[in-house]
Amino acid sequence: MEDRKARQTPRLLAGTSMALAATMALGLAGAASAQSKSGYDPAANTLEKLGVEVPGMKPTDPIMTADEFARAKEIFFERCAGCHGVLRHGATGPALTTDVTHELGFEGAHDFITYGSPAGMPNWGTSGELTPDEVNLMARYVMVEPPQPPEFGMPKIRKSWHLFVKPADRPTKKMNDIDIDNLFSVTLRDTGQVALIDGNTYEIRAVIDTGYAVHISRISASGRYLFVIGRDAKVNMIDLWMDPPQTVAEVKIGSEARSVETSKFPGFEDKYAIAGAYWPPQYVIMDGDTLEPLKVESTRGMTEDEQVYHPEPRVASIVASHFKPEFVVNVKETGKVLMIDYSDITNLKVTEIPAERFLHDGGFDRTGRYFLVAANARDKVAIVDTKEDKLVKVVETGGVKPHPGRGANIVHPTYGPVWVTSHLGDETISLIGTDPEGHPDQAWKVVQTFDGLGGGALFVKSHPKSEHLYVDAPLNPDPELSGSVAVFNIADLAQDEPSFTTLPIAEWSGIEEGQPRVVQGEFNKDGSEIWFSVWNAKDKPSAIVVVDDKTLKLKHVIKDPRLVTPTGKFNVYNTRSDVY
Ligand code: DHE
Repeated sequence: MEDRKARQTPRLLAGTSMALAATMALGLAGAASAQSKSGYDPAANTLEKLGVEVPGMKPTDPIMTADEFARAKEIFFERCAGCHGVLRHGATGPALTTDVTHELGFEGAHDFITYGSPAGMPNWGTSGELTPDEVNLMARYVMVEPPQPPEFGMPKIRKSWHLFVKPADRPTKKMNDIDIDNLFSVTLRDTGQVALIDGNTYEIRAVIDTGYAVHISRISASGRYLFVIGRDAKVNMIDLWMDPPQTVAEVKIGSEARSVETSKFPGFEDKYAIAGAYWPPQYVIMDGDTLEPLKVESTRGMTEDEQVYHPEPRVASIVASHFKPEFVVNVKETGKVLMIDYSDITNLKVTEIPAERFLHDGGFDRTGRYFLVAANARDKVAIVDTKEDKLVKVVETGGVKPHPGRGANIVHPTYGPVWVTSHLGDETISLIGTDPEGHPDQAWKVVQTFDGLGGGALFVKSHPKSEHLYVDAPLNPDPELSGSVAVFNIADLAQDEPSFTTLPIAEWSGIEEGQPRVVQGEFNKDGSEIWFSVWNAKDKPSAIVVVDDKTLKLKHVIKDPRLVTPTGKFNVYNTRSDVY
C-alpha cells in the first residue's frame, strides 16, 4: 500500500503540472518545505492561468502563497473534506474538482461558503465559524488542484500505537462509583476531548484528551471499555473501571476517520476493535484489549454500479453484527457493504454486498437483524440483512439527502414497526416499514413522509419507552430553527400531516452569545430523559439541555467551562445495546 503513492505521483504531476510550474516559477521556497513536512503537494497558480477572477487581485497575482495554501489545506481537512472528499470527488457535498470550481467562479464559491445552502452546506461565513479572510482564502483554495495526502500503512500505524496500561496492570473490578450504564460520553469537538457525564447526577466525572473532534463513541460488549475516534484517525481506548476512567491505549489508523466499533458476537466479546478511515481509504482491525493493530485492508476498488475504479472510497459507518462474528463496514464512494468475518482474521473472509453509492450513516431495525444505511447523495436508504448477508432492498426516501444518525425505531399506529430518517437537504421525515413478518405489505417501503422543522436536519431519536419522535435541524441557516427541535407524538402519526411541538432548546440553555446549533438527541438508560447538545463556537459558552420525555419540559441545563463545543453524546447502555 505504501507503494501506491510512488505509483500515483506521475499521474498527479501530470494533473497539476500547471500548478507546480507556477509554484516553481514564483520561487515558492516555502512550498517545498511545506511539502516535505506534511507530505502534501502544495499548489499555487496565477489567476490568469486558472482563468479565475478574484476582485481586488491582478491576473498575474498568484492565487495564494505557500503559507496560505498550508492554512487553507488545514481548514479544508477540518471543515470540508468530510463532505467533499480529500480529493474533492464529492459525496455528501458536490464534487469540487477544478473543472467544477472554475465554472462556479470565485464569487460563486465565496457565496456558497459565506451563506451555505438549504441543501446542507453550512453557512461558514455568516455563522462566524470562518472569518471573512478565511472565506476568501477557501474560495481561492478550491480553485487549485487538491493535494494528495500520504499513505498510512502498517509501519506507521504500529509506530503510533501506545499501550499505556497493560491488561495485567488494570483493575480486576470497578474502582469507581459511577453507574457506568447511564454514563454519557460527550464529544468536546474543538478541544480534542470527551467528557464523561454521569447520567444520574449530571456531573462531569472526567474529561479525557483524545484525537481532534471525536466523531463517535462505541462501547465494548462487556460495557467496560469505551472506544472513541478523532477526525485525525486517533483511536482512544478508555477503561471505565478505573478511578477516574482513563485512556489505556491509543493508535492512529490513518490521517482522517469517522468510525470505530468492537466485536459483539457471543464468544468474541471485547476481542477485536475495528476502525475505518476516510484517508487513506482503509480499515484496521485491532486487538480489543490493547488496540494493537493486527490487520489493515484497503477499500480502493470499483464502484458497485458502473464498476469503475475509485481512488478514495472512504469508510463511513461501521456496526457489529448480532447474528454472526462480523463487522458491517459501509464504504461510501463504491457503495459496497463489506461483511468482515472476524472469526479468522488471518484468512480474512469478506462478503461484499453491492448496495448504493455514497453510503454514510445508519442503524439497525429494532430486531437488530436489518441494517439500514443512508446513501445520502443518492436520496436512498439501503437495507442489508445481517443474518443472511444479503441486500434486501434500496429504497428512495422521498427526501433530499437522508441523514438518520443511527435512525429511530418506533411502532407506528397504522404501519407497525418502522425506522425513521430525517434529511439534510429538506424538511422531509421518512418512515420505512421494518416488519416483514407482521406487516409484509409495508416492509422495506416508505410508508409515510411528513415535514419537520426544515432542511439541515441531522439526527432523529426515540426510545422503546418513549411516545415521542425527536428531529433536530442544526445545519438550517435560520438560527431559530437550528436552535430548536421538533417533537412528534407517535400516536399522531396516524394522520397524514402530523403536527409537531417545537422545543426552543437553545433558548432554554440561557446562552445569549453566538448562534448555537442544537444537535443529536440521546436518551438516558431508562428512556425518561433526552439530552441535546447546544453547540456554540469554541470561544463561546455551550451547554447540554436535558428534556423530560413525558412532559417535554426542561429538566436540567448542564453548563461548565469545560463543556466546549459539545456535539455527539453516547449513553453507554443504549450505544452498547443498539437502543435507538
Ligand atoms: Fe458525522 C455519525 C461522517 C459531519 C456529528 N458521521 C457519523 C458517521 C459518519 C459521519 C460516517 C457514522 C459513524 C458510525 O456510525 O460508525 N459527519 C460525517 C461526515 O463525513 C460529515 C458529513 C462531514 C465531516 O466533515 O465530518 C460529518 N458529523 C458531522 C458534523 O458536522 C457533526 C454534526 C459534528 C462533528 O462532530 O463534526 C457530526 N456524526 C456526528 C455524530 C454522529 C455522526 C454525533 C453519531 C450519531 C449517532 O447518534 O450515532
